[in-house]
Amino acid sequence: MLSRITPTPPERPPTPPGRPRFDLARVRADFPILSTTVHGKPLVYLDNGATTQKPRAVIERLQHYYRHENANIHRGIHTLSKQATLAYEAARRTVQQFLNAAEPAEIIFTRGTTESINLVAASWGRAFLRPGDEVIVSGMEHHSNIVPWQLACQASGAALRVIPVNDAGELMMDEYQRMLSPRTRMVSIVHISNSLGTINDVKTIAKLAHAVGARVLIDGAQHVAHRPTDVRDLDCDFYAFSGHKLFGPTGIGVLWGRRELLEAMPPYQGGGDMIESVTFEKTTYAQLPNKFEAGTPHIAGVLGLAAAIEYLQSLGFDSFADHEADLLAYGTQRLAEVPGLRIVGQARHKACIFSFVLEDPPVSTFDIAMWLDGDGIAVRTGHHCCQPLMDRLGIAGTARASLSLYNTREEIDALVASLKRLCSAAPRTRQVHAGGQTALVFPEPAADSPAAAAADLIEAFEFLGDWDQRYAYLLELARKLPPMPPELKTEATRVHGCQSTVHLYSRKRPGTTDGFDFLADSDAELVRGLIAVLQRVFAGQPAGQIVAFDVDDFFRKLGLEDHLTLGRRNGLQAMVRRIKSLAAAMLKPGGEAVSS
Ligand code: 7TS
Repeated sequence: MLSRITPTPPERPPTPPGRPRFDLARVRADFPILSTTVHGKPLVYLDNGATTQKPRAVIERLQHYYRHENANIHRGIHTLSKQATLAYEAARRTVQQFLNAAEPAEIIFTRGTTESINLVAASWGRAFLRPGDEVIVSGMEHHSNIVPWQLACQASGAALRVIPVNDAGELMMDEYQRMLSPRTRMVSIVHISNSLGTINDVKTIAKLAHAVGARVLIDGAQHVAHRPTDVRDLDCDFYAFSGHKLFGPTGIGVLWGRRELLEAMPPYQGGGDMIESVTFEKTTYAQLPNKFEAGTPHIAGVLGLAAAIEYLQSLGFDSFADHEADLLAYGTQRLAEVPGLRIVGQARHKACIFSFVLEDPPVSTFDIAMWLDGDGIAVRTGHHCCQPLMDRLGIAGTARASLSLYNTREEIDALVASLKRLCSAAPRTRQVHAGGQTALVFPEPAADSPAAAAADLIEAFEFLGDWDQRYAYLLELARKLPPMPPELKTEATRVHGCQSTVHLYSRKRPGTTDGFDFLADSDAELVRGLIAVLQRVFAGQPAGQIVAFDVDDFFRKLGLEDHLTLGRRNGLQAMVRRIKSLAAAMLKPGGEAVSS
């Protein structure tokens, strides 16, 4: 373990004269969910990067709409429809002012950041990208600012270029400048990185892009709830954000675009509300913003989003800027006390996001999150939809505490205390091999057939009853998992598609014609438990029976489907696919099923 000197936490800064005072207790009281408990402990919600909690004003606005105003917009003569239309269009003005956009028609309501970026990549891309053109993104983008551009490049013949990221998690601006050329048509960049918290100098990025005639899109998903956003001051061309990261509802977001660009772009989707006239021969399109809002929109969401913006404006960004800066300084200092913890992302300009890994003793980020959840603390783990960034940093993922204006120093204390207890309790189950060849010990078959082994496990799980007990049992199995020697953990044995790092090695069981032996390992304890389950069912069994075994039915009967996250279930499926394909390979003439 690393020993560290415990620094004195920074003093809480006084409110500068003239600033509105930030009443943290009152703000917390505005968010009903913050006073709930999880596993009998007060909720410590540190997953604001994924989504923020909702203040009463937003919840009540949604209720009010559905109770008193519900009607479709832009089409009814009746009173309710007119009222709903007025409220919807007033919300557009609220967003316009919030972004300091030139006019309401430049505000397009979408489902969220993802849809906003897809809209631009598809529509602007179709109109303006040609073979030989270049689109620049950065190495710290969320997948939603990568994949739409990959699609647009594939469709147009343009090339995607990537601004590299340095070890601190900052964009390498020199490289960016070198990359810019008259071929650059679009620069699409994240304002604040969701996985590291880096605040990018998007104003300079836009200025440099414009100097070569390129357009600029800013992904503001993580910015809008923390700092004022002024699209005209930034001088970008498009700005995208999601309502739910701004204390508003899910399923609603915004694309701001300059009028002349939106006008030059073809519609993204066709349907009701986006047309001027339709005949089978020719359709003409509605004016902005309707041209880009086909179909009945998320009316309640739009009203809820406006309520969220009004709530935020009633507090004033100035009032909580110091509070968030204090949380960042305090958290950075306190987390340094946790033995073996490394903060990933140390940019000079950073928002209140702590991405970290525990390295000594190593604890998988998944196990960190499971442990914290036991203490009522919500964080996110994994690659945060930024796989290329994780690859660049040489890690599979991080645990991420992302804070918002309603978080407190005391919640950071709770996080640090829980992590310290985790470190002292961290299981040291993994065998350390001192190098050289380690004798391979493959498990014996657990029953006469995979079906019989599966039936035994299903019975054991039924006997255990609730998920907590089943989970404890999985961890128990994990502790007994036969070790996989490090020399077998190569790229060839890596199972991709898992959130954790998983390796799987197989061979034909000596003395059999089709016995299937395998060893596997993961850096996440729960995944090791799942591997142990797979080993119980498949280890040493005839390959033909493994290929034929109905895994989905087995998992359903174990009750895993309901309790594993989608990512975990996908990982489990990836392991099963690997086992089955290796078993199938063994059945082929001359097949040996050795996976290295
Ligand atoms: N861009 C950034 C920077 C994001 O953080 C996210 C969501 C998106 C785009 C996509 O937003 P959506 O609302 O359309 O889904 N980020 C995260 C996150 O960090 N954890 O969960 C979602």
